[in-house]
Amino acid sequence: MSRLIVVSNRVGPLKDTGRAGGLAVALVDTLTATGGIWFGWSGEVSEEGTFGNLKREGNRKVSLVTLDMTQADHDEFYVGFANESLWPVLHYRLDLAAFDRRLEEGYRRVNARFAARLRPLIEPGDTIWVHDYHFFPFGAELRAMEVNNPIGFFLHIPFPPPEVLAALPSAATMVRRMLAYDVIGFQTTRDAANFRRFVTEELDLVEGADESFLVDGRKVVARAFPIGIDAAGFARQATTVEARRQTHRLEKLLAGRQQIIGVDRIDYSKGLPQRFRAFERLLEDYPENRGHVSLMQVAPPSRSELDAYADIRSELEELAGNINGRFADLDWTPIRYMTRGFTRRSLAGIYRASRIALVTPLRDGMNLVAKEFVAAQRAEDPGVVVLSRFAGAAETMREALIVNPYSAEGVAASLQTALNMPLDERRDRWQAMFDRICENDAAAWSRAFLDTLAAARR
Ligand code: GDG
Repeated sequence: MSRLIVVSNRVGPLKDTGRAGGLAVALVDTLTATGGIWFGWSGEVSEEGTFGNLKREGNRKVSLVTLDMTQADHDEFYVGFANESLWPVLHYRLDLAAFDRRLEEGYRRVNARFAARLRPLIEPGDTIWVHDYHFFPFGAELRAMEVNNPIGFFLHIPFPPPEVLAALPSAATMVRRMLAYDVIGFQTTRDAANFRRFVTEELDLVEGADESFLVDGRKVVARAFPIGIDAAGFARQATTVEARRQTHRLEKLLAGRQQIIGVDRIDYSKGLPQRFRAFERLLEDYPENRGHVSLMQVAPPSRSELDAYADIRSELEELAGNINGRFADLDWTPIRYMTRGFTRRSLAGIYRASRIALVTPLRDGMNLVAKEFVAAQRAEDPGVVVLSRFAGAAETMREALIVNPYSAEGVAASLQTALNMPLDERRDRWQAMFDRICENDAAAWSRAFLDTLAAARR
């Protein structure tokens, strides 16, 4: 098996600290099986930046190799182009996107610098797998340095239709450069189709068989590889002592009331204000739930250096305050909103104590929370997933109650259905989703991607 080099903005951790995300766990497992390098940003800003020494840690099979960036790199590449231009555009939010040549040059520069630092570490038999919107042009930079190894790319977030993407002034250049990869993976068939539409309509290439293009005599595959979680591992976490302690604590506190759970980084793509309003609507339209149903929202802050993120945080605090002020009773608080984070084990225990997962992003590549909730449930008495049609997960989690997150009435009605769903129906829906999540887990996802990458080069 060839050695694998994974490239992503943040790397590691290699050990399950209880905090690592599902993606980190999946990549560690894959890397451990093949042996290899995980390459990316150290998380540090320094004066030497990408010209400083490579930092190395890791174990016998996997080395984590990272480098710093300068303050200007961080501002222009990471905060700037990646999170102020690409993130909003790819989440269909042209109203929030900043278009600035300086940011884009920073993005290009950091990609070129990172590729140049990786170049000497690449050996002829290596397979390279680049991740996410921070590194769209990374493959093209490597090709320009005569790297002929198989290089794949996976996009974790949505890929919008050409009508939206074309608003990005450099969209055509960006997509053309992506064709340097051998395989380009997306979360859903719709994202992959949007990409192929851009290539045919804006770059005038003709789509060939098997969702591929012929680019300078090379086959480039653009296809969906829906990401999975380590389902068995997460299910096990839900039965650990730490998880059980949280489940018991919560169940005692709830005393027979039902809990709806939301878990999201604070981000405008997650539809959190809309979610709070939908919950308020549930209490207005179905008053029998007052005093009996609460919403717990876990919302660790992210990217707080950006105004759009600070704004949403204060909006949420105000909304939760208003709704609680309006409906709370001596022994019941409608919304419990927490910006602290939990360990993965605790989170698994919290999912287990909840009757409903309310997953209502306005746009999401996949959404792992929906899958984690399912993995953590008790088979004999499972909860219900209320899921946005705009989450990538909706494509494969068909037994969830699918909602339009913009419609407060619609979401409230589905919550009411979920709260009153008979046990038989809950079990049937859960079992179908659980089986599918176990079958299409994180290991299956990386295997499918890497097999396609190997085949594309044959
Ligand atoms: C991007 C795409 C795609 C959250 N709070 C805590 C905590 N989390 C964990 C969750 C979950 C992860 O963070 C969030 O993953 P999502 O998939 O929901 O969303 P993004 O962070 O936006 O991820 C997304 C994903 O990439 C993978 O391809 O699904 O669409 O946007 O695992 O559990 N974990 C812990 N404590 C918390 O308080 N330990």
